[in-house]
Amino acid sequence: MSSGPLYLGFDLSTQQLKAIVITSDLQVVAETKVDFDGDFGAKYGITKGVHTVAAESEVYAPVAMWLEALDLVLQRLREKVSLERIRGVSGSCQQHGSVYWARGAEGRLAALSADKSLAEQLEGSFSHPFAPNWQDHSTGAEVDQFNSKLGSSEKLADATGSGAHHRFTGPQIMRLKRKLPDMYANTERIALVSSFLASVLIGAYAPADISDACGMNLWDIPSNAWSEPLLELTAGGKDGVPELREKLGPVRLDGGGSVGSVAAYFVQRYGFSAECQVAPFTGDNPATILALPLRPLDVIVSLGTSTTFLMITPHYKPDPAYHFFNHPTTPGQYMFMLCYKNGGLAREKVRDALPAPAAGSDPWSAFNDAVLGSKPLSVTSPGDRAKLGLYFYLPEIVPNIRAGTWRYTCKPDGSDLKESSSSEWTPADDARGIVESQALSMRMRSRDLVDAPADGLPPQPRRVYLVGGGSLNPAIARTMGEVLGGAEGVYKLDVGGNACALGGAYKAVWALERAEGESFDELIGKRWREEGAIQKVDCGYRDGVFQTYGDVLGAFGQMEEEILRG
Ligand code: XUL
Repeated sequence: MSSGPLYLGFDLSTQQLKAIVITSDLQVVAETKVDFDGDFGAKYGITKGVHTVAAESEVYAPVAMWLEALDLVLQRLREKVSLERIRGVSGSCQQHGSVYWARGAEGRLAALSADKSLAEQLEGSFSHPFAPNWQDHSTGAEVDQFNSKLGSSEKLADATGSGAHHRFTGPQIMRLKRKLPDMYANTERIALVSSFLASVLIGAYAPADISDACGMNLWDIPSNAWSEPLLELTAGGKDGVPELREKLGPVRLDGGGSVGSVAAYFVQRYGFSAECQVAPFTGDNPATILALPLRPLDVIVSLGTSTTFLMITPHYKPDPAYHFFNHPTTPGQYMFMLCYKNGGLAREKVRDALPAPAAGSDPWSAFNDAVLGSKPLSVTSPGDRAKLGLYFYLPEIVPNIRAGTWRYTCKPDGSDLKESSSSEWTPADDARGIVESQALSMRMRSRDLVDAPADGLPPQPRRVYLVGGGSLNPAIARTMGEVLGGAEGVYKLDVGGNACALGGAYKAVWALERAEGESFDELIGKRWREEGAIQKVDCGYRDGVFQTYGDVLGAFGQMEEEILRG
């Protein structure tokens, strides 16, 4: 192992706190984790990292457990690597959650003694012992008010990058203020999970991160400032705005540099160097796009139980069904995010309607044969109509459509769209249809955000990276390439299960080693080794096929609108 500086990336997610240590040239030298249920389930009575109060649709995590987890993860890490060599720390944290520091807490943070644990010393430092989790659904009334405050959910999305969502921090703060007014009055600082963890590490309040702040419905992205009317709504009137501003504190516009040196507590207790700097922490989705040198026009499609589509774009064109966040490191670029509820589970249901493959063989073989053995939009001979379907086993959010299955056909030029009867569709058509419809939805929603990646090519992504369970599936890879394009191809990205922590560690390297004006993808691009991390799984853009799908995008949108109206 080289003797150069090391960088530490954390990932504080719902169920675990992970830590990963890398060298300046991005080689992993150590990793470890704390599993909340495994390590603390009995003590804190949590399940999958959280408490759930079904009657109130509340989901929240005990903040003290995160403090214990930080001590424990460092104890484990210290056994694997000398923490003295760590020059910079950053990290990824679950988005939208909020931590409520009590009055006087910053003083206690600054005076931590190395001979007692964080949890012991910071007991009583939180005005609310729990952090609302992104799965919380308790804010229905607040969401309605956020959506109407600026006139419509479209206007809210124009300002904050997203329509109102139950999990977003603004509605969460507004509800807790109403429910627990004394708690709110006693709050000195409301931190995001990312700024909370950075604060503990520096022993002072760290500012909110420029990207993670966009998950609050409070940050006005075009004006780069807190939104006055939305603060007013959250605070219950104009008079409460100065107090809320004070509690929220500043937002740091630079995703790089340092927010402070690591606190003496960590130097004395774990052997960190007093020189070690803490760079701004960010949210887990922004950190995912930092797990590789993702460039503008590159796309990540995460194919898990749900589907997430992440892209870097210079175009800011919000819509209530999407999310725009400031890019975590690059001013002027945005992270565009689509979160679909129907992903892998929906594909599995369609798969299960096909004849079951022989015991012991790949459960996806019949599904893959159906997709790979058929033609785009199931048009096999001239005169065939193009088949378009929607398969929502759960109510969908992109767009906001109830659960159900719909099958339509149109002419291959996109005209004459009609609902069709399921008898015209075979289970094999549905297999092709579900993968195409998932890709068509992404293409339709991102088409105005891409430019031509090279002369003579139509606007499309440059590279499409697939991650998660579905990325191993050749039928999905090919269909993604056929529909979305991808001038440089479709790749399977395999950075282990630690993409977020790795993104955090890469962010620390860039934050502290960047030359004047050097962007994240420039610096990381020079040091990142593709071999082993990515594998080309499809050629991507196919002249002709890409246009075939382009011709039915209008019909696809029309189908969604008809169903929405119906
Ligand atoms: C994103 C979201 C989740 C959490 C998961 O908006 O709510 O992805 O960030 O930790």
